[in-house]
Amino acid sequence: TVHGAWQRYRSVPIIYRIATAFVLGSIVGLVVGEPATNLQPLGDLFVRLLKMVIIPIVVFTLIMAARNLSPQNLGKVGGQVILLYLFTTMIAIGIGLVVSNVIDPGVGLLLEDAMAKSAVETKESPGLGQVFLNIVPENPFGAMAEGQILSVIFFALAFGVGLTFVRDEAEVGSSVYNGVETIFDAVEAGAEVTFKIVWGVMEYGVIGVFALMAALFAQTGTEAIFSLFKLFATLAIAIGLQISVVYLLIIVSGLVGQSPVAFLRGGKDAMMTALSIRSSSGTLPVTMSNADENLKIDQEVYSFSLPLGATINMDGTAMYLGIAAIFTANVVGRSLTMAEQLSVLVTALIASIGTAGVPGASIVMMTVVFTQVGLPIQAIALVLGIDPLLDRMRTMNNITGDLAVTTLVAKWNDAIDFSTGVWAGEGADTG
Ligand code: DAS
Repeated sequence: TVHGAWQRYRSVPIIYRIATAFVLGSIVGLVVGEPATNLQPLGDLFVRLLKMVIIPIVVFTLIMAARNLSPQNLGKVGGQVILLYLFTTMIAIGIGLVVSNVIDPGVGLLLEDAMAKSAVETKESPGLGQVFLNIVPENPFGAMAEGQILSVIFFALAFGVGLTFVRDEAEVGSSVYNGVETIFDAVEAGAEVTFKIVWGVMEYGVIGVFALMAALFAQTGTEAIFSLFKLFATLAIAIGLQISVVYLLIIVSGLVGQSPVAFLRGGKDAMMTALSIRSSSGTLPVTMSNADENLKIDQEVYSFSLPLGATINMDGTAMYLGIAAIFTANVVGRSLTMAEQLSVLVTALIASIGTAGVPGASIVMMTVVFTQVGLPIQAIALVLGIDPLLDRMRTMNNITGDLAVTTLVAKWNDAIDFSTGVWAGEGADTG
């Protein structure tokens, strides 16, 4: 029956339906050729729907991020955890940008015509100093109206931090206190609503991506496939460097002074889970059990750092946002200036804090980063198709970073027992 078919269709995870649409659209584009470009409007509709939710998502998720980073969370341990999370994420984006500038994914995929006519007209890129000045909006609502993302982010974070301070100074139960909590609850609901809209948009995305890919491959032919492979390789190399150099060499072997192999054995269940379900939040129970049973970290450290890390510490995601920005700039024949790459780094850092640890979360944040530097959102359709692959790598990197930082902070606070568990060569408890 039709109803049965519809149920079966809906039972397939949306990201796989989009990946299928990606492949079918590409084939149609390659086979049909020029006439397939008439599908472009269906694709542009998808892009406009995605653009519609950018500002609400930034405002809601960042006010919520301020709640997570609120002062009482910032005990000594909390401060160390959050500073290390931010530091490793900045390094990750830096590694991503360096590897991207070396490999230059997307160069040679001549999409100027396919994308340029609908690309956001690129404002003349401001100088370095101007980038920082522009972060502070003269009129926050004007910044929202004009989609000045970094300014909206700045205001949302300032507003959220203001809320936490007002709440902490108010008397519990007073009208001000209740007012702030109500605003936070309303903002949390708003974030949920916006993500629900996003997933509704992604339902249409099956058609949208099909159309965009058909129109795209009708114009580019098979070059696009090669450039996507380069994108995959860029992310894989950058993640390989982040895990081997930053986490294993510097943090575990250098600062913690323990065997990186033991660390990997201790966290392998969580790493494998992240690779398979592509969700940091979903992997959290495994991440916490590995921290407890294998890495022998005290609960009062990991019970704070791991849930927080699954939400705000997404090194793989942040690095991918930078790589995707370079890829898209190359695809439309632009090269990002250092100032633009810096604003990508700052936007990706903050966007990764606001990103939820769920499958495909960084797709939404890509719209934020692309808007900040005037890159065409259409290009997201190009990378969407291989996102199920890329997402696995990003998520595995995300939770590995959470475990590495948690291990280091536990060592600094004598909240880890190196005489047992994987550190003493015991078999890793497979949970
Ligand atoms: N899948 C996200 C996570 O759970 C990461 C991403 O989408 O980039 O961490």
